[in-house]
Amino acid sequence: MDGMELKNLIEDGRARIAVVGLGYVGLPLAALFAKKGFTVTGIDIRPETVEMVNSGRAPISEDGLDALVEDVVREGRLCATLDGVDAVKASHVVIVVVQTPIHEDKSPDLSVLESALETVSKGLGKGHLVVIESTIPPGTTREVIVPLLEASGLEAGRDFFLAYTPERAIPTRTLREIQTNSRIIGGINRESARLAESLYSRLTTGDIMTGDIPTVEVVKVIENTFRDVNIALANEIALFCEGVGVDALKAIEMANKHPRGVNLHMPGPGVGGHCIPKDPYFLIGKARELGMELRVITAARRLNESMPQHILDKIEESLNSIGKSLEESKVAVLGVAYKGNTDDTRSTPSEEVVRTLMRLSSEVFSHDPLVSQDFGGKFSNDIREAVEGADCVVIMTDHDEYRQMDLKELQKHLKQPCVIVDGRRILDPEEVRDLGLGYTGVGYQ
Ligand code: SAJ
Repeated sequence: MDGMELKNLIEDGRARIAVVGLGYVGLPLAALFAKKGFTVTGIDIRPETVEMVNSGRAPISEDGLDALVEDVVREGRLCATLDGVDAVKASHVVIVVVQTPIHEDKSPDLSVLESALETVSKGLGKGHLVVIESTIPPGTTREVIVPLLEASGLEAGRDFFLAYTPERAIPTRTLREIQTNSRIIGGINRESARLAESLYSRLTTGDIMTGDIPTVEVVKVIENTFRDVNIALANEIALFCEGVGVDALKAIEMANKHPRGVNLHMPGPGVGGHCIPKDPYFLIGKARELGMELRVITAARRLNESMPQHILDKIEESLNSIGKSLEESKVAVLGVAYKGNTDDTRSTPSEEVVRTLMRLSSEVFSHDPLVSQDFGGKFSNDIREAVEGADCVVIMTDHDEYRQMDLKELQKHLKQPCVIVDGRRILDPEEVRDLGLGYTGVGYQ
């Protein structure tokens, strides 16, 4: 099939799409393409994911996803399979959206991507369009992706089309953002970029900007590095404000009123999730290969990685301030998800806090309304059970449930005296102190 035929198939919705990886982005993406009228097969290596999707259910929690998956599976436009090779053979377009984590030593772990590409390569045929959505270190398309796909005996850009368009949707708003976000698309050649553009213009109302793959590889990683460095700046300001006795939140709010683009981020207990804490290492590692040191980015990462320890220090100090020691205190940790209103616990700062408290305090009991993850300690989905008899309550996640909690009711379950460490600054310090509880938070003395 040539590019013109594929373009026609895409434009009239007859192109069959295979999506490799039914995770936090892959499943919403597959379901949305199905909703737009395409026939989509989702490929995953987890049998339970495949089974759930085929029964019309979403294995992850994301606003609106359950109903959408149920809809498109019932209409016969989305199905899932473990058999990637056959599904690729039967498709015109293959989208790879699998995770690209880092190893313990912070170097990229591309093993999942590599094995996904080996599968794609076995099913690859002439005229296929392969689109990569996973975040990858700069240079990966040329060094890793093209060689793996060309193991099929076909040549990228001549026998099959290849494009890179990294996902940009933010968890908790994934469905909406996939359909409205602007997109950047890099092609191995112009025809590949144009085909991918025509595919994604069916999906999003946002602008689409095309370019070459090496540029787009850099863009994705610098976007998330921008976020990480900005959060580090907010965290550093918070630490400074704690030192001088100024409320960092108030200072940031006032600074953000500056007429020319001051947009300070929110300080917090650390940076979690699958992307922001890891993507800067893709840049740092690549720079090292080139003999360069990325000083600002490296310092920002270190600072953000030190925030869970800062929370632990605040827990200890605030307990001491009410005459208690960490060793004899019960600490309740509210929130194990990496950020509010998600059930995702990947790289969550709560893990370090919970695991360290398990060693140092007499008891640690964590809670989350959306996910059950105990990190080897006590855990409950019932907040009353978690805070019962606590000497210290630490807020690690900005779930709406915590923003709206009835402090008076909560207080009935706490020990007296008790202190609250607000890692997310979601409570009103005055209100907490009026109840006779101790209060401290990130960026607040
Ligand atoms: N956080 C702060 N302060 C802030 C903002 C975030 O402490 O001001 C923390 C969060 O609590 C969380 C972490 O940072 O622990 C990351 O959260 P996030 O909301 O910045 O990002 P993610 O990981 O949920 O999603 C991001 C998004 N990137 C950006 O907003 C730049 C999304 O657009 C990307 O598609 C996604 O990463 C990705 O996959 O790369």
